[in-house]
Amino acid sequence: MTGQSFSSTRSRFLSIHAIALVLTLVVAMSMTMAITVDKPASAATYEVAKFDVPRGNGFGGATISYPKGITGQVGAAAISPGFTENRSALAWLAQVLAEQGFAVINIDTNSLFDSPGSRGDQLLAALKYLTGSSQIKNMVNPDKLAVLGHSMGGGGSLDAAKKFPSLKATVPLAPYNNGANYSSVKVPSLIIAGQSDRIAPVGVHARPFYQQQAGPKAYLEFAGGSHFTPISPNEITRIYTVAWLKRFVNGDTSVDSLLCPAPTDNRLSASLVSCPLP
Ligand code: 9J3
Repeated sequence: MTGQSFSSTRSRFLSIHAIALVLTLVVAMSMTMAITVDKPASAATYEVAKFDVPRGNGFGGATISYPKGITGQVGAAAISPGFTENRSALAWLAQVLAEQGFAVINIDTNSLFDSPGSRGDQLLAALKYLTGSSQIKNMVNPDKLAVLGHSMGGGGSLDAAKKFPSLKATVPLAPYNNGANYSSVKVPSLIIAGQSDRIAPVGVHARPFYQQQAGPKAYLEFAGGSHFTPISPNEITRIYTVAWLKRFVNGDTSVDSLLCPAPTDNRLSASLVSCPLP
């Protein structure tokens, strides 16, 4: 009996060790993966300069950020906040994109309550201002433009893509637009959503929008995420937004391994990418 109990204690001891070893390996592997995944979004970052533009050009004013020390033209993105939000909501992502070599116009909307469609028009007005009138118009390539936004600004991004198919990319974050249909959208679209979003439930916004779209597309859903998880400063939004813009605005295929196969990450309850990418 003693032997048996010893042996059972030892095998329990061994299995605890086995579990600990497996956990250690899993943690080590995920750390390695995190570091690997992190690289494209943090390598070769630029110093950023910024300035504000007043309201009156079709949107409610903006902060323009751009990378310093680039001689050729760069791609650009316009960013819209959601209902009752202002440009502070996504200022962190504007900074990240500028550090990664994009010119960014991060807008306030004309009113805090504008519809998704109006936000789409304001994103397009912002890109027109950036490329046609702004102090940095000459450094922006007018053929390399993207739109991003949160909630009604995410719905607006898809509206902008519908109206202006020559956009190169869109990144709707927790997109919201009641009853919208985006089946005509061919602009490459990365939707990032929250599984438990009570304001723009994914079942009636993000997921059908993803399904409807006809172009290259990706859908990342934060496990247990809220309406605000995709816009709170975080690694998933940062890495995949940068990768999507590098891929589809700049044509940089070096990020493809981040996108295809679709990322596996325990922070995500869904991860879909229309692989292979064109
Ligand atoms: O932009 C958004 O956060 C959409 C939120 C919303 O509930 O709008 C209701 C009028």
